[in-house]
Amino acid sequence: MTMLDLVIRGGIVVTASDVSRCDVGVKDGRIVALAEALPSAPHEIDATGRLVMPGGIDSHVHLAQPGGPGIVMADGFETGTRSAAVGGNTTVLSFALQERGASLRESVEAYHLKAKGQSFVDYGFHLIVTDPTPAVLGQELPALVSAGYPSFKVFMTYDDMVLTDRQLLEVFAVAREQGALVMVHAEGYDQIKFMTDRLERQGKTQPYFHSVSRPELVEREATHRAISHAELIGIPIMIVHVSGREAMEQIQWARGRGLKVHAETCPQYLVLTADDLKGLNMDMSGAKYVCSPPPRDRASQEAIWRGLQSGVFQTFSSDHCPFRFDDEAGKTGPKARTSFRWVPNGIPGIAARLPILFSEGVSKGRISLQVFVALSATNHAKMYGLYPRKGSIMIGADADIAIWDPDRKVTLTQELMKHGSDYTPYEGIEVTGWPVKTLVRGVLVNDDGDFVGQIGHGQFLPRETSREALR
Ligand code: DUC
Ligand code: ZN
Ligand code: ZN
Repeated sequence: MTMLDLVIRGGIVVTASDVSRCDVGVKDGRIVALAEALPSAPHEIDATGRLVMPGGIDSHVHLAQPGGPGIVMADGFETGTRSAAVGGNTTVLSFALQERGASLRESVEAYHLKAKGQSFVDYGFHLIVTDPTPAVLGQELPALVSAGYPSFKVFMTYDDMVLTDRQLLEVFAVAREQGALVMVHAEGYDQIKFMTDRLERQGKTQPYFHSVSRPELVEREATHRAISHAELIGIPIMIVHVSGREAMEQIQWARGRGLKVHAETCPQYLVLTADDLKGLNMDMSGAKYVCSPPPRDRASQEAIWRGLQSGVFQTFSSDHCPFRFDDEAGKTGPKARTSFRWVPNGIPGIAARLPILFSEGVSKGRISLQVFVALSATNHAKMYGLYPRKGSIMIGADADIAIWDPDRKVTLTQELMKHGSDYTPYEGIEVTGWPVKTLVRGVLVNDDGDFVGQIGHGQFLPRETSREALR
């Protein structure tokens, strides 16, 4: 055997299908050997008593994205991917947002400039299509799909991003032609607008009323509509950030009809509820939890767990969309204080995602280790065209590995998250199980809380059209 660079020795190796005790041999950033006892190497990590798992892939994060006039996102690629590594992640898929009137291709180039040399973990981009002009539909999207961006997100709400039903259908038709996967933000624009106007007229402007303005039926209606559009065009779709039972039922209904509908959920729907948006006596601290769709109630959390256990959900992502709380350019700016309508939507969670899923899922006996790996890494790689290079521990794969101490008890705090936001919505949650080391292509980036990564180590990942997602 050629000399190995690194051996991870004595750990329990977990994949989406198996759990086995073996050593992992790394050469030139790839996994080249799995065996009961590998020869020694210049670098060794003792993983006795630890779990050796594929590094997390977070396929839904927002970094360096404009948040509207006067609003600044709290993470660019440096702090966002640092926080990702702390949370046991080795790849992130972020969004390249087309602002209305802009060329999609130029938007993608702008995001490359923001990310280049700034990332600690590997990264790719989904496209957000907000302005599907004939040039975007006819030339830019097809060229970008071939160039390594085979997934786009579309919005059914937000003034500056919403697509009409006709536009959704046009984008879906391009996805069909090009073999791309469409991710859908399923909440209906008109219902939200109507509710928001009415709540404001009633003087109900505190952050909590964000959740009242977009109840589950708003998500259910849009999910059904997106599925119907996808059926009409004949494409699979991915419904992202599913928050509760009502949207899940639509997804299950569609699958019962033989439609290919994928689904994602996120930690906020497992451990937060709409009551968190009440803050302290309905004050602005509720803005810390404003995200869309909003967290629901305990029964919804249980429904989401059942969905994670039964295969309704393929991926578990953070939807990391960070803003600062105590900041004019964040959650409590001058406009945000006048109405929930203006509170930027989104919360940080890139570092907390996997500890929450592990602790609430594996440690509490709700899901197996294999399901954890599938939901945290393998299915993301398969869905978005990164498999088998990413998402598993097998010969030939990149040595993207998170080593977990399954017994470590940690209280989640802002200080631990290492993100650019000034708070975490998960403050004070106690978890059992923690990612103690993160390796990206064989290079240690997070060593038990010591951040040892090299900025710029993270590489751009052009992706393939995913047969898994489209089949
Ligand atoms: N949708 C997202 O996917 N992320 C944050 C905000 C939003 O509406
Ligand atoms: Zn969304
Ligand atoms: Zn998002």
